[in-house]
Amino acid sequence: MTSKRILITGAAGRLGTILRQSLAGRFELLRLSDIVPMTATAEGEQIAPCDLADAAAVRDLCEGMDAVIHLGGIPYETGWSEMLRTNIAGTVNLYEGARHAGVDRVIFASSNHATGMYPNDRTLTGGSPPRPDSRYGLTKAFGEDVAALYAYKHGIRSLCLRIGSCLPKPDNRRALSTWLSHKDFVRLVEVGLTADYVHEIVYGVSRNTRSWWDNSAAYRLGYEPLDNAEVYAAEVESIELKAELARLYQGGNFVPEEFTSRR
Ligand code: NAI
Ligand code: 15L
Repeated sequence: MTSKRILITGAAGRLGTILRQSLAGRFELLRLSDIVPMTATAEGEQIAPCDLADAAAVRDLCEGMDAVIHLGGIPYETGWSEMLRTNIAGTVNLYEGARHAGVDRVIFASSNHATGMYPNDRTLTGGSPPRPDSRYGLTKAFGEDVAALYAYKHGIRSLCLRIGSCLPKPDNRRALSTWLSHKDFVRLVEVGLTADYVHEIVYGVSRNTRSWWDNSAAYRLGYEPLDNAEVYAAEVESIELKAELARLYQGGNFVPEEFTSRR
């Protein structure tokens, strides 16, 4: 099935904004939803404000959609009440709304934090069981299971993206492993909108030399990342060195400027 009518939740956020720009004008309808105000700027865009915690509103939101890209939620660690309300109930509401509306597929923004308690000498695949590092990571592991329920029981194709660090460029040593370029993020979502799958979990990561994740499941679906964090390795090492010097000396951030001493 070709998706023509697409809903993006969390459309006003960092990833939503990237996606919105890349998908503008390419579909019959791009329904953009968030709790923060937005304005339609391109043909085919429709703004649909909605709190994901409101089940009835989310049901209406999903009406008439072929595909949902579910980015909305809290993207960092915080207390249980907000996690339960937004990431847990919000994701349940989204899948329930998708089921009522007969949505064909949902792309769910999971996170590397669903598996964040594995040591970094372990190579993981999308099949590696969750080992969450936080309440936040646990909500993403839960979301992956919600996706499985609605995929196998209700026929909603579900692609879960364990996204690494989606940034303009890697800005620390860890990101040399976890970086997902903006363009590769869009490529991966495009795969999610077109490929044939039932329930898949893949990593949202570029083709990084130092990646901790074997993403062959994503490659099988047709994902072809073109970026590699290694290009930024020297720049990142210089940032790390400056941070280390600032930590070592009382002068802090003044010290790394023009620093040459080896004594
Ligand atoms: P963001 O915080 O910029 O965007 C999330 C959006 O969700 C915001 O615009 C916010 O207003 C909206 N939102 C929050 N609560 C809501 C509610 N109750 N109802 C409706 N909308 C609500 O986060 P970002 O970075 O764009 O992340 C998008 C998704 O991708 C998140 O689910 C995040 O967990 C996931 N992710 C992002 C990564 C990254 O590198 N940016 C890495 C791993 C996962
Ligand atoms: C995430 O899940 C967060 O949403 C994002 O802000 C980054 O912290 C990212 O993971 C990461 O691990 O770098």
